Amino acid sequence: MTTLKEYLDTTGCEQTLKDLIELIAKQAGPIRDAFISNQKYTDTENVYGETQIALDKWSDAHLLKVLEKSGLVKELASEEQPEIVELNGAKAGYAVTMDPLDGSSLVQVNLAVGTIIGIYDGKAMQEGRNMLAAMYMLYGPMTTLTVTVKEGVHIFALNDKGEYMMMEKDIQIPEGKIYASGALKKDWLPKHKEFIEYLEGEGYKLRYSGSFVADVHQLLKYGGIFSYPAFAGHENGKLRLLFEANPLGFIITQAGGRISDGSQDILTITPEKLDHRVPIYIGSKGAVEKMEEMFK
Ligand code: AFP
Repeated sequence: MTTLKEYLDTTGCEQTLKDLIELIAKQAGPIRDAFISNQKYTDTENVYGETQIALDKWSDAHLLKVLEKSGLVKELASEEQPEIVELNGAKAGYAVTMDPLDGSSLVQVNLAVGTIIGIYDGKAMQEGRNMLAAMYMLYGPMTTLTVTVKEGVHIFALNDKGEYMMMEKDIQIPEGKIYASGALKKDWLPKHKEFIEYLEGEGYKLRYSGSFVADVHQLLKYGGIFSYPAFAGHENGKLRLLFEANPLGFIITQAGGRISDGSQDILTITPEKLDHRVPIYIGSKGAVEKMEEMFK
């Protein structure tokens, strides 16, 4: 079986990018170890007004410390930080976007959550399509790493020796029949409601957990579509362009799928601010294209 290191050595990546991917992937161990002692909600909110749980803050602080020490990252944009953090004295010029713990409300009920990362050259505030690499670690019954360096999408599993072993190579998203939609049904806008009714009529099955990274991960295997739409009073939806939409959109696109805000490829949107939000439709190409056709 191929290890993460062996795989990265077969790619055309710069050594510093390989080192950065390996370093971030390695942090799944410490983050997972911190689950038990960091269960409680804190009395602080992030910039989005969401109450943080201790593990959000712990993972954010941990990754910040590790990346600062690495000397590989110049700019770090985190969902848990109000501003971009400039890391002085870096020898490589990567910019990293991170959602240190996506789906954190599920930590207390032991459902799958994850860490989502986007890696760019230079600046963090760029169109998603400029990404050099995207990855996420998913903390489920297994810890897995899904990664792309624009040479296919591959899934690795962390073994008991702390090594990532390749589980799935060059994964391509099929045209399956899983669907998920965020926001309250009563707040859905007419076009979204019509699309969901279409999917249900076509026999799509509902699978929504409240963890974007886990809900999208299942699509790589089973196919279908995840959405967090624009909804009454929130025409930009809820999810964040930089931290959630772009890295997962990049991975799904590399696997032959699509990500759209209803009319355009999300990866072509220029971020206007750190907390830029977008309506999201992500998954199998055919399902996303059908949505765009119905939304016209
Ligand atoms: P965080 O736990 O990182 O804030 O993310 C949760 C999330 O942004 C995303 O992972 C889910 O898909 C979505 O919110 C769930 O939202 P609802 O609670 O409104 O369903």
